[in-house]
Amino acid sequence: MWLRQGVAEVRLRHTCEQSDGLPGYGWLLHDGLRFGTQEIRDRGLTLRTEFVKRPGGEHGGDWSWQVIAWPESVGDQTSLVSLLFYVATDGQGTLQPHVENTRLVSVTGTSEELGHFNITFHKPTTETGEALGYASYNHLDVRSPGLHRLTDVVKSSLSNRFVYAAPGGRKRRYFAVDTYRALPGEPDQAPQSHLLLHQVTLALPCRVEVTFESGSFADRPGSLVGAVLSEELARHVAAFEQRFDETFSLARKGFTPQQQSFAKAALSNMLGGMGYFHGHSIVQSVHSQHPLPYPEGPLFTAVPSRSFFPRGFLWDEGFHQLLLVRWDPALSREVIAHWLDLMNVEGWIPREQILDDEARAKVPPEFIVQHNEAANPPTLFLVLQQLLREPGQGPAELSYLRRLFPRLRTWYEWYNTTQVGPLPYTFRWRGRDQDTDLFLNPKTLTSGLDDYPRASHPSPAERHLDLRCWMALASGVMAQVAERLGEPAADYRRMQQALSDNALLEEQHWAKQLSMFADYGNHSQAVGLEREKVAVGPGQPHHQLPAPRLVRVVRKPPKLQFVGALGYVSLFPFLLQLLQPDSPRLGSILGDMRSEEKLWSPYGLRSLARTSPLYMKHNTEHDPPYWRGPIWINMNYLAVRALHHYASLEGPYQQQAAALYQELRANLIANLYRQYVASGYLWEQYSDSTGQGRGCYPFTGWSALVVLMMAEEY
Ligand code: 6A9
Repeated sequence: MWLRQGVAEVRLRHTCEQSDGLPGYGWLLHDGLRFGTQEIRDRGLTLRTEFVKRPGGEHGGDWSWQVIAWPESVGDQTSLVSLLFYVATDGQGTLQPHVENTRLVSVTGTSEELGHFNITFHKPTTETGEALGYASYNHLDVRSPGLHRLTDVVKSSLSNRFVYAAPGGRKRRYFAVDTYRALPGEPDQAPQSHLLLHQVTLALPCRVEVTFESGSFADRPGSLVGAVLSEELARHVAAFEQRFDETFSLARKGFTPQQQSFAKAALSNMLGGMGYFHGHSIVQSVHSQHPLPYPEGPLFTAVPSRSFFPRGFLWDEGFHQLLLVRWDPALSREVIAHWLDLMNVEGWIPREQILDDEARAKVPPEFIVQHNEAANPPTLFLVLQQLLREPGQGPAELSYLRRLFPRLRTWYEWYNTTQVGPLPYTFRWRGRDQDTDLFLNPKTLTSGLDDYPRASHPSPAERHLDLRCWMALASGVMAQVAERLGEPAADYRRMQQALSDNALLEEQHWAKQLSMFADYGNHSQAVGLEREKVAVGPGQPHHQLPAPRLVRVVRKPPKLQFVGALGYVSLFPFLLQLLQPDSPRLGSILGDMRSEEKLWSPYGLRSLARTSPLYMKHNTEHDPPYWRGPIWINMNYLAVRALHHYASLEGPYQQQAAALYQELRANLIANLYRQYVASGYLWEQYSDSTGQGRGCYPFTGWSALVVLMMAEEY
């Protein structure tokens, strides 16, 4: 944590919060294992935090951190900053503080995972490592309700009765941790966490180092501090640069050093945002009346956004691992295994992993419960497909696949039974919004495309094109895995062939009149949102009436038909490469993509065509368009990848695909880079009219796939 002293509004910074509105922060370099460099630009100062791990012993070895802080303007001698370092237990483990005067010098402790350890807070130095003239120290030693309340605990312990009195300087009051009084609202809650906090208050620029030394690391060559730490960091930076270059070849592809730094930051922030989560989902199933906690378990995963969505999402993870598998296949294997271990006996994996109090504290109550009929695209098959392509498939890789296989089979079966459609070889997302009166179009959160327009009236007659294409992919990868392992593969192969049969696909999903692939269902195009007319009761004064709601009106009754919504869903047979290269449908898809009236923008493909009736339409008064126009990078990556694929196959559209490939790739890279330079961040989505970042930030989940577009890795 840190805070600037002596400013009008003293604000404690701790976790990544979008509402802090920082000019920029993120990992610039991070290898996912041993080292990372993060830069945080706050108003008035910049922090660089760096860590190195050194393996040894039985508990993961040692690690060191250094934090360097500078004032925003050179020569600013006046700004005073506090850096707060803490150690906290989470349910188990013990900590002992070692205090000299008011300075917390070190913490010794033990925990199940870490064994014995010793954490030392070294004396601050100047930026270059010389002794610092003066600093003030404070510390806190409290039992707190749990990790999710740490910020509040520290905030409520702050007092400004302390005086910073550097020799020869003016005396200044500052805020520091003092005594802690129970938080309002939970005075009697049993403490879950022992918190020890070291606060150092000093003038900038400065450098502070912290070392963690593992008790089981017997023969360490010396502590990882000072010059040794700097040398180790430099060595890791050089190794990272070289590995990045070997993996992605961006220099050879003509990218400038600045563009390469952007790509490094994108990859590093995805790696640096990874977490090891632990706990249980809360699940509603048909087997019980009320939601129940699931068994506890761990999840090692990347996250879409460190600030806004710091938890695992099933279909996001497939996209994350498409990038990470190029960097570190072993890491991706571990992540996939964790996800598949979350499967229940039915074969279902919860879509959003909200596992502990810390995670639950960030989610509105109505989104916490997971429903066991709810699917999410099985994008992990995209990663498996890539893993199967990796060179050097030895016995270790095979035995990994063998261990995975029973879970994959069960997972596949779950989709193939619970999400079937009304006809053979059709599929339907379960769990669409049921309240058709209140939404312009009931959402389909399970598809991942939330408010993308589907049949206006959800019904069992629906068939969803995207799910069908995902199942074609899944079937193909299952067949491949089974063949590799010598397991029965024929059923998977048959399924894949049926689902990619272009004639059957057209029969079930080609809408002749609309000239596009589409969903099918009980649908009316003539819907709109209107203010509800509120009847005034006798004697009821007008000003007591509730504000009239927006409700849906259906001007023409729905009927079974194809759904007219040109956009990402219509592209799926192309995105997942099911179309034959000589299919005339490929020609019309490429045409729709390149049409500026429809899907093409200078910044990437929009999610919904400009000509589509629900383009950029609100779903309710308070629910702005999400997948109804803006540009999403995961789908654009699939599009670029598919163009690359069709550009490599002989056929009537080969040249067109090749040209579009160049253009779309260049547009996406240029815009994401431009927006990063302008705003300091990668974003959840991008405006199709200005190219500007939209939604949450930093979003270095699937938006980081820009790295693979730069590298032309598909
Ligand atoms: C809302 C708000 C503090 C929505 O990237 C994660 C998902 C995607 O899987 C999905 O395709 N995002 C996309 O349509 C974000 C979903 C967040 C839902 C939870 C809670 C809490 O804000």
